[in-house]
Parts: sequence; structure tokens; C-alpha cells
Amino acid sequence: MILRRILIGAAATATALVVTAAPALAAPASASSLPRQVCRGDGFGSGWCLFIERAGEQYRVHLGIDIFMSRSDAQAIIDAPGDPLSARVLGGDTWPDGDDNLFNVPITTLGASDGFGLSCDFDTVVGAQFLDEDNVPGNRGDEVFGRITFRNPLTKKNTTFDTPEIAETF
Ligand SMILES: [Ca+2]
Ligand SMILES: [Ca+2]
Repeated sequence: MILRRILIGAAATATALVVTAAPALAAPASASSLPRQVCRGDGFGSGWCLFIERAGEQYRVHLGIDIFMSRSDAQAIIDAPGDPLSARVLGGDTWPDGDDNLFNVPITTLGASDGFGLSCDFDTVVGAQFLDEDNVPGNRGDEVFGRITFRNPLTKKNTTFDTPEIAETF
């Protein structure tokens, strides 16, 4: 639950995070931005985040989401057949082919609660090559973001939640 509070708190203060990001630009160009968590919220109690940190020579990638609803609705969704949520990491690009699909991130926890509704965590550890979405002269830096897809088995409606980007040279 502490992690949930961190996720929601970060989503609720997204505006403040943008404001306080400015001093980081003064850091040396070689400095890593990691560990870093970026979040977004819908303003109605739902929030979702992408977190990346170094894990030795690899990177630990975590996504989390709280979709605001009643505990009973969340439990009905969990009890329905199949996984209601999936997540992947993409590389942000506008040219030539749009966003790159980098890798899927498996579910590690799925739960229902009164305070947060339907909550899900996704975790994996990957090598740098999985996150290295730009690697050409003049463009080595990478911009990656998370996309969580919610397939509601009760309404048959699909919703996607994109996190902000994390910029890092992997
Ligand atoms: Ca890119
Ligand atoms: Ca790169």
C-alpha cells in the first residue's frame, strides 16, 4: 500500500514534477537521470507510472497503475477469465515509422481495494539493448515510455494509458 500511495501522490503532483525538473538541466550532460519515476493521472483518482533504475549492468523496469473504481467492480474484473491488464515499453519517435514497440512487461501483482480500485504492478529486468531505441550518429539518446492497456472484461472496452517519457542514453 505504501507503493500505491507513492504512485498516486506522484501522479497528483505531476505539475510540480514538471516545474522542479528544470534544475536537472543544469547537471553535466553525462549524468544519468536514473533512477527516475514519471507519472500521469486522469484527475479522477486514477494514476499510472513508469520507473527505471540501474540493476548492475542491466535495468529494472517497473510500471504501476491504479484505476479508480469500487472494490467490488475491481474484484469482478479480476475474477473474470484472462488478464485484464498488460504493459509494454515503447520508444518515442515521430520518424520514420512512429513509436517503436520495445518489450512487454509482465504482471507481478494485481489487486482490488477500497482506496485505489483496480491496481496492477508490472516488473522486469532488461539489458541496455532493449532500451536503446536510438543509436545513430547525432542521435544516441533514447526516449522511452510505458503503455498500459486495460481490457475491461465486463464492458468489453479497451483503454490505453501512456506514461510520460524518460530520456536517457542507454
Ligand atoms: Ca526516439
Ligand atoms: Ca541510444
